[in-house]
Amino acid sequence: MNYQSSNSGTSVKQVHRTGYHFQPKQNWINDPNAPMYYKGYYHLFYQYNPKGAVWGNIVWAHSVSKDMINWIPLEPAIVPSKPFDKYGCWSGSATILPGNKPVILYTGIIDNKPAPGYQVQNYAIPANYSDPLLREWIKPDDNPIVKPTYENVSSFRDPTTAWFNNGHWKMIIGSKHKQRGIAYLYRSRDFRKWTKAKHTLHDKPNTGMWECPDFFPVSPRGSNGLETSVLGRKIKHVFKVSLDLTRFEYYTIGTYNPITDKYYPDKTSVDGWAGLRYDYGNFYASKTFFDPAQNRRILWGWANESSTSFEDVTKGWAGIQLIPRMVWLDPSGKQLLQWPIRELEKLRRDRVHLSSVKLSKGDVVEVKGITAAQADVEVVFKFSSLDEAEKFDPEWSKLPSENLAMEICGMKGTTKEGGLGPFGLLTLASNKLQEYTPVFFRVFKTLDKKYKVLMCSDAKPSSLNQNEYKPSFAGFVDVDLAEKKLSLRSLIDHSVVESFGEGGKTVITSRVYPTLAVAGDAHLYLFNNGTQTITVEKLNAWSMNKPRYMN
Ligand code: DQQ
Repeated sequence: MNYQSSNSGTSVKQVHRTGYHFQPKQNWINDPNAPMYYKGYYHLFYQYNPKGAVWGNIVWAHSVSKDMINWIPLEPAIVPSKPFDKYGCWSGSATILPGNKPVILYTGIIDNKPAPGYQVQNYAIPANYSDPLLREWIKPDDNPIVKPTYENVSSFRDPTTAWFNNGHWKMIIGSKHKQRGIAYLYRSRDFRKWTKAKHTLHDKPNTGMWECPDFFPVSPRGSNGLETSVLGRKIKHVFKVSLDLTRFEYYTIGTYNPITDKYYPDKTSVDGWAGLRYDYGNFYASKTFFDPAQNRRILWGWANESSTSFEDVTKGWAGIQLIPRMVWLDPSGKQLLQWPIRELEKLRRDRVHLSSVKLSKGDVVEVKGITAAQADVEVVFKFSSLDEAEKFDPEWSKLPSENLAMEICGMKGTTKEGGLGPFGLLTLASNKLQEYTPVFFRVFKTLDKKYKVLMCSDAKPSSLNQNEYKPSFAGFVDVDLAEKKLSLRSLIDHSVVESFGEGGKTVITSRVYPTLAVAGDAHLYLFNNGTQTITVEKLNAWSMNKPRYMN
């Protein structure tokens, strides 16, 4: 509370500010809200504190872009001003109504009691549809359009993009009852009068509050996205929630029945804390939208700081939006794939290329010729045999499965010698390796002779600063090793490393705050600390330009 409105930051040396990620000039940001495409512009709204670098005083800040890389800031679109949002304008989504008419649904806080606030749902419409920048938004006086029941007044928020079928608009709102996570379903014929369905779209015991639910169709084949209302016999649906209790998200792939309005996760998707994640690291409150200009579905996610609130106030800002990712269904049908939008590649310059580099145990090879603190790296590793893979300790299976990958990564890191791995990149590294953020693979063999590929993004050795949160983020990669290859792409940007394993099967984001490996003193290395020799089949790395416009 003390920091909520304290301004600072302007005189601080900004070594950890990102070069090409979405950031406003200063202050706190959190959830991306209502991303959409309208008349030639991409719009991003986001939760923003205009007065300081910690959460509080939340409004909907608004920026527009032609490419989702360069951003022009506009006036905040939705700010507390009416009885139905007096204490805050929290997260929500956009729906494009017939005739290309966008409408926003958002959560209004009407009282600061009971904590974290009394929550209702509101709508807002553009004041002028002929303005492609949608600068002004009207909050009509028939708000709120949805009120909570007395059990969930303070856990009833984050309305989704609505979808249309059987003569109705439908949307869900995140909630909980005791520790059951709930997505309440509402229907409307006219987008104003909403009726709660007798049953939920989906719910699950022991998952806690479901924040920022997202629900959308995916094509069974190919990487094209689908508009949110599209239905079809072979079409699958994705259901995602952000877990307030764990601060991770999980999603399932499943089937939506438009007649009963129920969602059923597939048997192959774990429905709970141990479920699939878009990102196994610092990534929260995400939201997708359908981009009609390029027929794709785009995912936006927020990464919080891992530094202390005091440090955030000192530097004057907190939070970034991660590079937008295209999402589509993996050919297996069991998970999604993600890849940074291709527009990002326009920022690449000075390509460095390596091929056939052998990495024996203990080797550390520098990738020279790029600005290693602000870079994009793609690498394919190859190995001639799987025989050296370490044993997967059966005892590990007793650990809670939602933490298993992180536990193993934390236990082994890069320093414990392995068989097949650890190998990968040392990003944001100082020249004597006093600091580095390793992104790497370790391959294990289970008792029944299956391989388990662990991918880690380990912040533990990232900084000499002892105050930071330095988690060993990790996830497993569901990959067939028949070709004896593993690929990795890392987007490195001063205090963030976003890594895509095996073409976007497993993605991990870390926030790190090196003290030595900053700006021109940051280096990038390849490494191997396993007995099996690894070959870097090919590596392409680029220095990254700053976008011309960043808010
Ligand atoms: N952030 C918003 C809420 C949402 C949470 C408030 C998730 O609407 O549930 O800033 O980060």
